[in-house]
Amino acid sequence: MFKKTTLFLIFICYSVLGQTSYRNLSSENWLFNKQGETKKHIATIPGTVHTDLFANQLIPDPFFGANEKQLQWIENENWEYETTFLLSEKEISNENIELEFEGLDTYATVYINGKIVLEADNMFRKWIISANNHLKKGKNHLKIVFQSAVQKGKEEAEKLSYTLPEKERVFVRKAQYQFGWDWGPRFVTAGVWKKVQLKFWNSAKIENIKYSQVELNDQKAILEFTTEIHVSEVKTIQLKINEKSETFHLKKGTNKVKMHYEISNPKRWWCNGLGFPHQYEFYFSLEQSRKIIDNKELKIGLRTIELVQDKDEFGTSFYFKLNDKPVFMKGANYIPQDSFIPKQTPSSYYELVQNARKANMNMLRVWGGGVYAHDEFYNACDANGILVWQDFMFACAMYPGDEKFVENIKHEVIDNVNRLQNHPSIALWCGNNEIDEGWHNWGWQKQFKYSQADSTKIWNDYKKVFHEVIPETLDSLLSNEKNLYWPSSPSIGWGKKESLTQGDSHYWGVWWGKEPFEMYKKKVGRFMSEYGFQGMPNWVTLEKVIAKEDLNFTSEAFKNHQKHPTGFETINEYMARDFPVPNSIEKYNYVSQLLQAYGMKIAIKAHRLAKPYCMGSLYWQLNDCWPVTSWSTLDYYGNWKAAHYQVKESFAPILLAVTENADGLSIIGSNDNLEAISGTLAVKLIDFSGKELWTASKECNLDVEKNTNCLQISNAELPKFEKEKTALILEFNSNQKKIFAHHYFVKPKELQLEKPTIEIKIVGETLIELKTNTLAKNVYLQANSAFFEENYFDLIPGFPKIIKTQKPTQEIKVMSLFDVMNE
Ligand code: BMA
Repeated sequence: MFKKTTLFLIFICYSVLGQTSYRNLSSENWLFNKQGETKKHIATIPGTVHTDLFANQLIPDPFFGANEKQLQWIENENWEYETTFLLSEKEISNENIELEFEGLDTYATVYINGKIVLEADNMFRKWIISANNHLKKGKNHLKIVFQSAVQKGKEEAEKLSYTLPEKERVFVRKAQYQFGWDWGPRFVTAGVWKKVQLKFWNSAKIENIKYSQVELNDQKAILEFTTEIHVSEVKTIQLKINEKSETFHLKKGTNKVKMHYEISNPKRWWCNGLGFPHQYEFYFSLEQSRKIIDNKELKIGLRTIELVQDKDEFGTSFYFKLNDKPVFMKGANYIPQDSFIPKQTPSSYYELVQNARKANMNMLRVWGGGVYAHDEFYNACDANGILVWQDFMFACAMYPGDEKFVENIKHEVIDNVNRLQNHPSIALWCGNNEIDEGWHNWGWQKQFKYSQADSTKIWNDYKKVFHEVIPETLDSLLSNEKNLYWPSSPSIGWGKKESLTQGDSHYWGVWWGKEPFEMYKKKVGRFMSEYGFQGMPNWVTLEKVIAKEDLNFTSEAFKNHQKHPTGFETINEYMARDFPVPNSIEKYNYVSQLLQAYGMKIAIKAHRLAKPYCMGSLYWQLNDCWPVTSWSTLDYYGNWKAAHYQVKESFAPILLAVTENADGLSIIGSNDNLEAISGTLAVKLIDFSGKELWTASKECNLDVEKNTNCLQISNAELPKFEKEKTALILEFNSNQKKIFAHHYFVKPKELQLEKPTIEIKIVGETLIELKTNTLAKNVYLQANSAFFEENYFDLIPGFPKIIKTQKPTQEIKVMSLFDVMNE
């Protein structure tokens, strides 16, 4: 007994005394007020002024109806946040006390006990203040005054002799989408948007851990960890990494110590579809005289990543190699999940990334008009095998280039690269979104009447930031792969033919250029990093934010939830080309989703059929920051739009596709696995009642590096058939896989559909079976917003479908395209 107690006491001393510890100040009682007003209200930290005002019932719901318009005054005010907290004798006696802000949005003057200790000016930076001299035992007062970022931006803009596009927004290092986007409302927030805490440390602390892969093969991995250790005086310490320990003699200040770590038979981190995203966990502890002073945990994935740009007969390739294997990237562009980011939770990041994985994606692009995402987003990407194309946060405008601004950017790069670079998911760092393209193609020079001297200055400022400061800072920080920097996405605008032969492409001829969906087949570049089409969010989503009487295209509330200037006009024009245009708004909502899905299907098919010329397809956009009609495939609440089901199918590891040409049909297989797959391809021509009109079959080996033309069917081989009443069914059977696909010969609006009788049977607690007597096109199932693993699918006679539901489901409403055609 005695022995046990002594051991326990020793353990306590060993592990607690003098060890770095934290105190989360987010959970203290915080108050806020508008500057100049004495009335204070309860605040939530992390948070934003808009969400605090709403929580105190001082403003209506910002997302509801057209409320956005009457809430614009908030951005012009200054806001004060404050709290008092008690510090104990023990806390105050620590050698070092630091006040850490993970994020302040944006112009923040921080006072401790009435004294200014920080003037922050960048939402993306982390701010650390040595606070010993400002804090005292007992009661302490912390106050943060946020100056209006809009006013601040305007003041800065005034100082220039020329006007930069997007005016005040480009002068403030703050999430750019908050100033309004073609899918997002204007809510320029202020507040403590990330965690705030006190850090207590004594004698030494671990700062930044980085690693590099000195050697990586199937037998072993040798890792070199570089750990920054900060000590307050000369000292000898032990650094332990898992079971390995080494002694270091350190000088006062920051020391970089290196330790090697070997792993035998290492497992690689693979992206979704190619293997398991294996991660290794490391526990670092800093010890002195057998006492733990500080510790940190780190998860890493062993993988190599490379961006290959080789000259070829067409131009220059643009593809990623993961662990030496070329990978076709399939995914989407990610925008912030909320106009008010602190509303999101760790699980909402996971859910979103899981929805990307479920849709067979392997890459997301964190778009430059948002924020460097939350740690949990990258953790979720690491765990789900989703690679990240990481933009720096600059978009669609020109930025200032004065010394102070550039220095601020440099610190922003340091903070974020240090925070993110150990994530195995990070594949590429990209300078900005559409700035190079904008400068060369969007007519700013004329619009803002730049003189030659202005133009030269603006472009030189651009080059300084995106061709020098960012890449040089990045390179000085990256410890693994170098050269993973791409200055601007895209490198060439979609109006130029070179955009299809080199670099990455944003192709907006469809949508912005009103070109037909078929154009997707022609406009295939080396890596499609943006293209897309709008679809409405689920009807229930609209019902949440628009009053019943306003659910029509003419109400202000409805119009406010479409941010593209000609959004509904464009949807309408495309719908009339390919689909029946319904009168009822609910049915219109359904068809608008089918239309978006239809467009994405054509685009992705074209991109995959062009492999290996094209090696990436990231559509615009994965998600929304509020409930809105937009290019997203997941709505604000995470509901899958029809397009999300479609991209899941289109991004499947094996794509079976039919192409039509003058001589007949080709059946092509695109195999994105690591190994070739052989099997039997069976092809059937059927009428809509399921009657077989013609069949063929062939053995086929689906290669990996390039697509396989499995079967060529000449027109002469096929019987005469009515295109409006016929479908082609494809089935590929191998030992490992069974894959189905089907093809129509005309546009959806031209199909001659009969009224289907759809039978639904509950065949398990969460399983339903569906059958039909005639083709039921785009069957849409609804049941109290229950999630169906498949939805908006075509139900073909003779091919019953078993579908999993998330929860037991009883009353299922069914609708199909026939119901729209025969309104
Ligand atoms: C892309 C994006 C965004 C925009 C989208 C749709 O180019 O970079 O700027 O929301 O187009 O218009």
